[in-house]
Amino acid sequence: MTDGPFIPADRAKLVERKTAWARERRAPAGRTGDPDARRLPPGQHRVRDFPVLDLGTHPNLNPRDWRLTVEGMVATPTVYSLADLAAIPPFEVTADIHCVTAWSRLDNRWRGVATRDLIAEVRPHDEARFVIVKGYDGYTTNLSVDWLYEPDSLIATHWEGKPLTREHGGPVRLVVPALYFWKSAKWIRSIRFVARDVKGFWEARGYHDVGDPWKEQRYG
Ligand SMILES: Nc1nc2c(c(=O)[nH]1)N[C@H]1C(S)=C(S)[C@@H](COP(=O)(O)O)O[C@H]1N2
Ligand SMILES: [Mo]
Repeated sequence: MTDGPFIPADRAKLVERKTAWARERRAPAGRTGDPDARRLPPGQHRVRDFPVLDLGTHPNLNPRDWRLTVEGMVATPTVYSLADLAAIPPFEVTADIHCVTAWSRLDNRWRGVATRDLIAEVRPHDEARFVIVKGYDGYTTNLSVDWLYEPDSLIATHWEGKPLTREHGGPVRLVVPALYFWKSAKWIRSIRFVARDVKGFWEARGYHDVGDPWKEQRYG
């Protein structure tokens, strides 16, 4: 972890605590009686607000200067600007958020570009089985390429009809609704296609490599 993100001192404690929970595989306290319980994966409870969770550095990105680099084992490595993204057919989806810290936020209306469509442009090699996704704050997370083919995965520019706010990862973040929210990198900077899995920030601190909320894959 030589080239990790810069974490402000007040956040370092939180990172330490969450790492300890992962070590203890601590399951959050369950809550019952929620009428939306069937839409909630095990151990989750519903919230109506939209919590902000990150390492404490919110990159201040001018939308005009923002770039996404898609690189590694692909036929066409590409650097995308917001205008480049706008040239790809727009994609909209309503999906639930499940955070490993046990809150879920149902029915989030996202807009952006389907990751499937982005993949179709860069054409990964057959040996490219994983991606490592990086944010402008230095955060990283890893996932199997398969999750980017999920029909609701997207590179999001809008939430509830409005441009994504800075605190939630604006101008552009990854959203993979099928996995716990730590996989949805905010302020997305690069997607690197690789043959072998490499752990990201939380995965290296005890979080599960896959992170499927329906299988309650919280910790490795
Ligand atoms: N770049 C970046 N992306 C990130 C994080 C981060 O610290 N940096 N935190 C992750 C975690 S742990 C969660 S729960 C979600 C929170 O997203 P939100 O603040 O929009 O709720 O962002 C994920 N993506
Ligand atoms: Mo999280």
